[in-house]
Amino acid sequence: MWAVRPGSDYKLVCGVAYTGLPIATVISTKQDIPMLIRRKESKGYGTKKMVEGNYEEGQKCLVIEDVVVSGSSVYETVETLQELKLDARDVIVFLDREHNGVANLTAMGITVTSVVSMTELMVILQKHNCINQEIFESVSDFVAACKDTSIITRGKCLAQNGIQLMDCKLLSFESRISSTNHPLANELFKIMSTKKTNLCVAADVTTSEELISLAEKVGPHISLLKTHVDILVDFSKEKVDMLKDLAKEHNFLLLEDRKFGDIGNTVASQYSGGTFNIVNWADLITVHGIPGDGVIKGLISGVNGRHRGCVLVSEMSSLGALTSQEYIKGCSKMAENHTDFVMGFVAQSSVSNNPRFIQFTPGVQLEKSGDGLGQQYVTPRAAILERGADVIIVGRGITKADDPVTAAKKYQEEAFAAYEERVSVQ
Ligand code: 5BU
Repeated sequence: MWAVRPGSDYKLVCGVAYTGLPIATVISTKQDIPMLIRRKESKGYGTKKMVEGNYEEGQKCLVIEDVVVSGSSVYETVETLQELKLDARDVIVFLDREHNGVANLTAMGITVTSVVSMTELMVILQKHNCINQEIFESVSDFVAACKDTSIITRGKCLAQNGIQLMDCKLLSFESRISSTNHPLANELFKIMSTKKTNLCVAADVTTSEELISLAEKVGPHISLLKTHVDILVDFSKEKVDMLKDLAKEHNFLLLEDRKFGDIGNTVASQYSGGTFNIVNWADLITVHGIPGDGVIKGLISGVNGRHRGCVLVSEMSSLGALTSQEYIKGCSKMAENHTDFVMGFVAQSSVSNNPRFIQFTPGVQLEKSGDGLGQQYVTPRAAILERGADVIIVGRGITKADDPVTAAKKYQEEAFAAYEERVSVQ
């Protein structure tokens, strides 16, 4: 296999999991070229974690596989390596089964050389009396009949794995701007596209000082800051004004996760009054659909011409949540009836195919799967590619990190890369 390699000066080799791995291992040790391993499991891994081994951007990497059929496995490996900015375009395979895989890969700019093709292998076996004429002919017929293969790209793979992403999720934020007349949805789509972030940080801290300091630090990396203002021990109008200034300076919106859930008359007073006077400073609020339409009407009555919006809690991230399918449908209907105020949903799956509604997904962390108190986590990638999140909401993954800024940057990058991958799906 080494003898038929298509080029030279390879700094790395990478076997295609799994049968390519032992072959790559032998070549790596014999030729003294470092080896990379690409994981086959895709769920929940970021691109970087998909690959084990030491490498530098731009290094030339030879990809090694035992048999090529459609070329899909080879393509998946090449695609991951290229996403890591490795120069991975050359592939060696032992057997070309002649099912169009080499042509499929060539069409994607990948050079494949093989030791033998299926036809050559049959000739050799026949010459050595290892197979009879009947087998020779049936294999030849099979090869001739099975040329209709194509490479399964990640997009097709999403659909084939039964991942239900509604059509609207394949549209870019930019293109969804025209689908809404909600001024804040419009603004959020613009912020996310221009600032290249679909990250919302859940600022669950207990003092105003911590809140301001966190907002200052993560401001450049977020499109929204989510608060639970009633957690603060020292809420004051002054501090809220500082928060509003920071939101303006760094171009993010404020989402108060108040989860309004009472009759219209009560929520109207809770929204525009009391200690927190939420309508005065929060661009967005969260609302439970349980009370029915009245809750929305009550909240709208407090708006008084300001640009304000709400996000309906359709589905919760916590274990045993009672947000049934019927409830979810009810929330979608409520949203459709109040598009002037409702701009999206807090949800764990795509609950609407209307591109105007933005999906906010909490319960996102890179390291943990839960918090022991019912919270359930998925990775940013899974939230966006599998669950249809437009915005990921991350709290402790960032606030409790050793360095919240580095963590925010990481979540920003992973989430936006997953979104870009989603919208590039054909
Ligand atoms: P965490 O630290 O990333 O677990 O914080 C998640 C935040 O999102 C926290 O403020 C919750 O109140 C909020 N949240 C949630 O976790 N799950 C939900 O379904 C809803 C809100 Br709605």
